[in-house]
Amino acid sequence: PSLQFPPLLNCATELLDRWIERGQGDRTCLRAPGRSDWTYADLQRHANRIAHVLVSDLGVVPGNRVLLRGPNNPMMVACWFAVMKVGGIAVTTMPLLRAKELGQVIDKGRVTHALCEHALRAELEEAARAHPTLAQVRFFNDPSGTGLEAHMAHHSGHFDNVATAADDTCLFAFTSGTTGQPKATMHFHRDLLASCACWPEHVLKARADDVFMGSPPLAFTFALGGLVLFPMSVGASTVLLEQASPPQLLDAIGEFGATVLFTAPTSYRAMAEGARERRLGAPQGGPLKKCVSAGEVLPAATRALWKDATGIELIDGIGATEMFHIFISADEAHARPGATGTVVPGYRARIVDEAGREVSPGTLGRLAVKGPTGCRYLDDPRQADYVRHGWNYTSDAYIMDADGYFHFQSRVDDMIVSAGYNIGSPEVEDALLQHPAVAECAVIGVPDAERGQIVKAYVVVKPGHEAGAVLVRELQDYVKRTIAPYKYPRAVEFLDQLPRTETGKLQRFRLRNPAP
Ligand code: 3UK
Repeated sequence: PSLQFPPLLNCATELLDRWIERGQGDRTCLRAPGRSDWTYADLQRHANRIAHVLVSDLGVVPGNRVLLRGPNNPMMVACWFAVMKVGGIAVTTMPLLRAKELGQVIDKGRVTHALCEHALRAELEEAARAHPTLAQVRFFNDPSGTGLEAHMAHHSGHFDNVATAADDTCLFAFTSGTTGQPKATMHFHRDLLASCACWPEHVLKARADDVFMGSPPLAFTFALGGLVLFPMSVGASTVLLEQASPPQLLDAIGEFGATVLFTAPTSYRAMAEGARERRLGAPQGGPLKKCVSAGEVLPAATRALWKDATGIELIDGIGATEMFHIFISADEAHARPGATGTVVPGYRARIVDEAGREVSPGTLGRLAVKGPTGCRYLDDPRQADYVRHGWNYTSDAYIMDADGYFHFQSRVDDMIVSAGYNIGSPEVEDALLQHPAVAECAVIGVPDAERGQIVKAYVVVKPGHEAGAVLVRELQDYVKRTIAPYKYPRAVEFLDQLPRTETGKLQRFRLRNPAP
């Protein structure tokens, strides 16, 4: 991919204003249930007016940090582009964060301004009272009409974007915090555009007539890329859903004719039967063509289930907030069950041992990647651990096979060592998920005097199946028959649901240390 960028570069100019310059402003850009569609020109006009409010009314100067908070809707996207246009730094936040966590974000990012959905104002106002660096806040989608929109009405729909440098920071994205304190990662204008030139161009291969849709919040870079940057880089449209549980997603796919879908593995599993009944897959005459899974390991059982239900081969990809987006993946034609894929053009990837030396194919080690995007933690000593000689050391244990396919084993810290054997949770989870009684499951290692650790499975049963000693035995026998017997779960516990983050990621630490 061409990753040469001019020294002055603003991602709002490239992704948004260019379409209007090229006479394509009438293309549909953003759609949302219960709201009228926005063309590219509509989005530009909104973003320009917000940019004027930021500069003229709120005194934002280039480099200021503007916190964004809201569900996935068109005004959120307009606010995001406005921050890019004024040369600010967007500080994205998950909608469910409480005042205390917002306070940490404000402190860490030295946030001075915020644009926030009216419905989420209470927690932000509480955080702003306790953290006075945040001095200027405007609320949008206020039904009384007195919020941000009232100020926008006084301003022109034209705005000359700040001529930012390609290497100016435009985004602070916080890691999902599956472990420890959340970290802020910094991304430049150039990084976002480089991302558009790699995975979407070579693996996703979407077109201008595609309709994008997905469930993750825009504060997760998986969604910022998948639902905003990537569709806009090809002139496609995207449907933003404030609520995107599996049943809501199923309805919306049919209603809007979504052709490209971004969601997590568990969501595909939960939607499979519904998608089958509604014949949503293109092979069955439905709209859906490309289905992307990321955020967590994709069990082979889930890939098989979705393919059987829709005729569609899932596109798996591993990405990270640190890297902005996906760097190992495989398109529909090259997918292999049980493997994430091969390295995305533009990136390099290798498996290294404890000392950082590359190991040979077939050997377990840590995944390291290098490419046009990479980790820059904001003011965090963990930077020196994550990036060494330009290589980004992920927390993931992988094996690369002789064909260059990467097989996820576990997070480095989650590897189970039982009686001297290395056991990756995903392999045991994949076996359990093939059993008809299992809706969802999670496997961890728990301390054991004799074996060091034993494999423990947490299982959510499907309706109509009884959780109990009989099922425990059955599941244990089933795993022993499916994979190497020493990997079977010696302990099984049934739960009504698994602890997950807002991005759908399993919180293994909460299984290890259940809240009292
Ligand atoms: C895990 C996967 C196996 C892996 C993300 C796509 O997930 C994203 O970013 P986060 O910073 O977490 C990164 C970690 O999540 N993971 C993600 N995808 C996969 N494990 N198979 C996968 N396909 O542990 C990784 O280190 O929240 C994903 C695009 C942008 C993203 N930020």
